Formats: sequence, structure tokens, C-alpha cells
Amino acid sequence: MINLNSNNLTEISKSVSAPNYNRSNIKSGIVHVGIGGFHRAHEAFYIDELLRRNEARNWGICGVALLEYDTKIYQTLKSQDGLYTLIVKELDGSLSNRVIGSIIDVMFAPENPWAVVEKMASPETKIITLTITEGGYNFNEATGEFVVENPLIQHDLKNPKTPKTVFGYLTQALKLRKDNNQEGLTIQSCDNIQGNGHVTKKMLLSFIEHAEPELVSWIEKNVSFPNSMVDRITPATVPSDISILKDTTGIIDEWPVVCEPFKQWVIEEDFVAGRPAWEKVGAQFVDDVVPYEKMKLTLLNAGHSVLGILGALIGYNTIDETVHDEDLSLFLKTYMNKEVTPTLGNLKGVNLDEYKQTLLERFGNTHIKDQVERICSESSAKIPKFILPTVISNLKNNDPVDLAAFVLAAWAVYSLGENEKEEDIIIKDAMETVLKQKANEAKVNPKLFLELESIFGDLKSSKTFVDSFENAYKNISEFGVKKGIFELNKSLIK
Ligand code: CS2
Repeated sequence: MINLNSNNLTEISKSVSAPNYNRSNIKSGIVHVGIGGFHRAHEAFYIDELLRRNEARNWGICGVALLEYDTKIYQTLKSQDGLYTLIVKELDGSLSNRVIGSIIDVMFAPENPWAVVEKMASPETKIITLTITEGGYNFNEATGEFVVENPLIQHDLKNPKTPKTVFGYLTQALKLRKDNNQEGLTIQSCDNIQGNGHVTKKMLLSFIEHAEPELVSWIEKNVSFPNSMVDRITPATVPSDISILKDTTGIIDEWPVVCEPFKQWVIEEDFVAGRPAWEKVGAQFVDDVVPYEKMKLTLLNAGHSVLGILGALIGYNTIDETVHDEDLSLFLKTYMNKEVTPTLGNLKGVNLDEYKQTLLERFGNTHIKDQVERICSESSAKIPKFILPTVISNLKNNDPVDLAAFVLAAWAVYSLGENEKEEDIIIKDAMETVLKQKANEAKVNPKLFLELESIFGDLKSSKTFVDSFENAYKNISEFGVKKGIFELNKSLIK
């Protein structure tokens, strides 16, 4: 048995693919906020691949754990010198292990906030990348406006030197760069949000209007916010991933990351202070990333939420189980073809039929065991980004919204916290309390669930939508999801 850390790397590299580069010679041109599984399966992998080709000596990553909640991942990575194993679960069930070395430093922001600000402001830092989750951008889903009343935002406005939110950190770092007459940098979101760069810029500037208004024009001139589409399914690591790695390789890694073989990264070319040659390792640089983002959010991420919510109610635990249920996969295919595809327009250079087919295969990978619970977590932040844009677009064109309404009605039933087997559903959501409250009110009058205005906006005033929602709610609560699908519209699903 051998602990994963720098001292043991030479030994480990005899049996497992490991960094062939000298990690002590690498500069951290990137500061990354949010060192969860996705970042470690995606961006950190791309950089590791470049480093192995000797193409990214200035582009190592300094990983920042921003929240108290991140204590464990920080301590684990710190004790392993930033090293971890990426375990790719191939379609045939085999595992490809690879030790990733691109995170050359880790910082725990709550311990010393100003050290993080200084790191972000250091001349070496050229890009700050973010995976702060869909809910982390702090905007009202219905209006798209920054929520300045959030107590954490208020904290950051009052205590600029000890921030807690990403907005407080970025503001202080940019101010320091400006005061030190330093060049600007790129802030790159890697979260699943349509126009993630635009949203990041808008939210940051909204915060700065309140915090440091005179910084706005400097940012306009010196900071860029490229949009990007990111993709790699990365389930939560479970204890058996750790023990299988130990048993098969002898490596003791407290927190490996597991993921699917597929990966994609489409990025807008807009970097003011240089960038790694990500195109050499498979990323695509395009002028306009909007169509790719739309496709991924409304098909893949929405597809996940469809399967997750319906599957959770039936009592499934993993996404492959849900997609191997014929009723659910037929439902999903129909949703993708009839409600999503017409809203996507012409996606130049993309074969949509092939994309949708690949999605079903990826969801069906029986080795991934992606958790329904992971997919359903934070649905109040995900649904407005993944599903509601499709509903709004279809309503505008007088096109059908029955299947989306069915999923949203299922979400209302799901929010009661019990599946069809009368087992508890664990709801992990920042809005859990109010979701449960509205879900209970909906038992008497389903459309009361739609009064969650910060999620649904004005959808409650669309008669077409409300009719479909009420009809679906009635079917699901009376007959259950599977029979509800059948009742939904015997002619629609075929
Ligand atoms: C998932 C995503 O969180 C979710 O609901 O849809 O994490 C998804 O697995 C990734 O975006 C895949 O790229």
C-alpha cells in the first residue's frame, strides 16, 4: 500500500499513469475556485494532459476551496500535495486510472481570505476559472437580476477585507491589480449556465456597483469573460471507488474522482492575458458558443433532470436504471424530439440526432452509477436553467409544453419528500423549506406550486402551461409516474 503524495510519485508511476513532469517547476497561471469532482475530471485533466506534453509550464492550477463546507476536500488535497486519481469508467466496465498533477497548490479561503485575494491579484495569475455551481451566481431566476439582499453579499459589502463570496474575492483581487498597475486577466466560468461568461460579468459588475463603483470602467477595459460549454459526467465518489483503487493498485487516495470517458469543452476565444493551448488536447475554440451551450443545457442537463426527478419518484437510485426503464426512456426521447429540438434552430456543424443518441448511451452506462440524488440536488437552481427556457420558448410559439409540465408537476410531488414506494426522498436544495411548503399547498391546489416566483417567474399566468401542469399533477398523484406517462397523452408518446 502506498499513500498518494509527491514523495511517492516515482514509485506510483511504475504501475499507474502519473505525471511525467517536474511539478515544482510549474507556475500557477490559473487560480480555480471550486475544486469539486467536476473541475478535477475536466479542466484539471486538460491541463494535466498539456503538462505531460510539456505545453503548459505557466498554466498550473492553484485550487481554492472557498467555503467552510470544502474543509474536507481542502485537507485531503493538501495532504496529497494536490494529487488525486482520476478513474475513468469505460463503457466496457474497465477502469483507467491516472494520477493528475496539474493542481500544484491548494488554498483554504476561510482560513486566510486575504491570501487568496493576493494570489488572484498576483502577476503570475492570468486566468481565474470558476465551478461554483449553478446556484452560486446569486441571481433571481425569474428576473435574471443580482440578489443584493443575500446576507452573504451584505457581509461582503460590509467586510471587504474578509469576503465570503466569490464576488467579494474577485472584487478585491481586481481592485488590487488595478491599484498595483497590473494587467487584467480572464475570468472564465465553467458552470452549466446559458451565457456563463456574460452572466458572470453581469453579476460581478452588479456587485461592484455597490462595492467599488470606480472599478467598473477598469474591468470593462481589462477583464474578459469568455462563455464556454463544459461537459463530462462526474458522479459523486463513493467508498467503493476508494477501496477498489486501493485493492487493484495499492494506492491510498482519500478522494479520487470518477467520471465517464466522454468529455467536451467549447470555449469562446476571448482571453486578455493569454491562455493554455487547450485546443491541442481536444477543446474547441469558437466565435459563438451559444448554440453549443443551449444544446447541452437543454438536452443533456435537462435530460438528467427529467430522468432524475421521474426516477426518484419511482424509487430508482441511479441514472442508468432510469434510462433502462422503457417508459422513462421513451418519455425522454419524446421530450427531446418534440419539445426541445424545435427550440434549438439550426446548429451549424452539429448532428443533433447523433448527439441525442450519444446522450442515451452515456446516460445508460451501467458502470458510472451516477446518483439520482446528485442529479436532483439543487433542482431549484437547475430547472430554471435546464428546462424552463424550453417551456418559455414553446409557449411563445404556441408549441406544446405537456412533457415539460409533466416533469415540473413530478417535481412538485417529489418535493413532498416521499417516493412511490413510500420511502423518504432526501431533498438537498438551498430552497428546501419553501419547496416543501409549496409542495404541501399543491396537494390541495396544484398550481400553488407555481407561485414560487423566483423560480417560475410568470409561468402561472399561462393558461396553456397551467392546464398541462394541473393535468399532469393529477395523473401523477393519482396513478404514479409510469401510469401517469401513459395517461398523459396516449397519442403523444409513441
Ligand atoms: C448534471 C450535471 O448536475 C446535474 O444535474 O446534469 O452535473 C452533468 O452531469 C454535467 O453537466 C455533465 O457535463
